[in-house]
Amino acid sequence: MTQNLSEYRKDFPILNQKVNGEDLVYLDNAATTQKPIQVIDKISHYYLNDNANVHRGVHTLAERATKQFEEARDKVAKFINASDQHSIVYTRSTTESLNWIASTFADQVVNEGDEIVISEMEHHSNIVPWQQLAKRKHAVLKYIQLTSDGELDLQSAEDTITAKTKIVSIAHASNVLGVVNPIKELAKLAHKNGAYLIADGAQAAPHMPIDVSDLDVDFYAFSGHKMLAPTGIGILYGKPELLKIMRPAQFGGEMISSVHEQTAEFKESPWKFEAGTPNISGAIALGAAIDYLNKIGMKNIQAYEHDLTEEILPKLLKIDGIKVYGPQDPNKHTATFAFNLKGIHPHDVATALDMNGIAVRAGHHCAQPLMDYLNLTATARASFYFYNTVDEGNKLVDSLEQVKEFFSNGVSETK
Ligand code: 7TS
Repeated sequence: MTQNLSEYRKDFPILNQKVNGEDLVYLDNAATTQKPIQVIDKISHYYLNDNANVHRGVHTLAERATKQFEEARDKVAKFINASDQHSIVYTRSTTESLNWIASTFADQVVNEGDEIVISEMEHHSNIVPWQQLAKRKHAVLKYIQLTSDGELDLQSAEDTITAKTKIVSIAHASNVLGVVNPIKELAKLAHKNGAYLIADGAQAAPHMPIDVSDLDVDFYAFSGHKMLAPTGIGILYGKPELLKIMRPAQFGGEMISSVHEQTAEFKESPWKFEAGTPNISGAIALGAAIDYLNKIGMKNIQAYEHDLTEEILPKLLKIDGIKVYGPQDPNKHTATFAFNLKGIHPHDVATALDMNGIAVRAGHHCAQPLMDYLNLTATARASFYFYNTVDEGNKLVDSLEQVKEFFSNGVSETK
């Protein structure tokens, strides 16, 4: 993997630019990843040659568009080892996938007094839809606690998931703490208690092999744009028997088999969920992104990102006055690092890093309950992908030392 890295980087022309006079170091991959030329070419090829609406026309372009759209669905199914491509629903994003489950399937199974369980490390997209459902249904929203290391506390999971629980919805990987949660064990625990397990895979699907059959999750949600595909395309995987009973969230064209004045019959899954003209080029481009990831191999990506973590996390931890959130053991950490430098606001850290060409995010990372839990308002966050190098990690570490120096010497002395 390492020896091919410079080859892969060439596929991402955007990475080859100067920002503020410095080589760009893009470390905001948890927010969105860059797109390789193969994905960009796929989109332009589609619009230059094949553009048509899907499932409607019998003409050649419509057939070509439909074929590619459905082939991409097949690729997604294989990518996460779903047994059936009918269990892959196209959505706009992880956020839309989670909202659809909360407003339809979960709405159907949750009753007054039932409990919905999430964790203290969830993204707002895996919190707010459940708050709304709990309000609507007079149900109770409960939180699994974290260990002092920032991992999911399994004892707390055992205590919180009970016979009253109907839904458990947990991030497969955290966008802040860099931990991977034991989804398979949580699914077992949920099922033992008669509950359904939903995994938010936004930060996991781009970085590791995913096997929804082995994990035995009931639903799995992720976004194309965090794994080389464009924005506006997401996936909702559901077990076929659950998608069969799940209501559509939206109604209209495409999703019906017949419509009468007062009633309508719907298509079967997944098409009954896909009302209106879908993001056809986005789905096809997601297929191209999956081809690209498969060419490298998800195991190789996972191993390489682990090597990056082993190299960079100890160096970050050595910086005097830094606090890195989540486990300190590289074996327990993904290549996403949220941190603060003592006495310097994370927005100042991010702005100063940008002056060195380094793109990181600062803020609450759409995880305000987690910030409250950790007694913080914000952190800086560097998130790596397979196209990042150890040199880029070293530049981050060196720049953080400079940022510290700059702020401790005071701005006035430097001018
Ligand atoms: N769940 C997790 C764990 C996420 O990290 C994100 C996005 C989402 C859900 C929502 O994904 P979307 O594609 O629907 O927006 N996380 C981030 C982030 O950490 N910085 O920007 C977006």
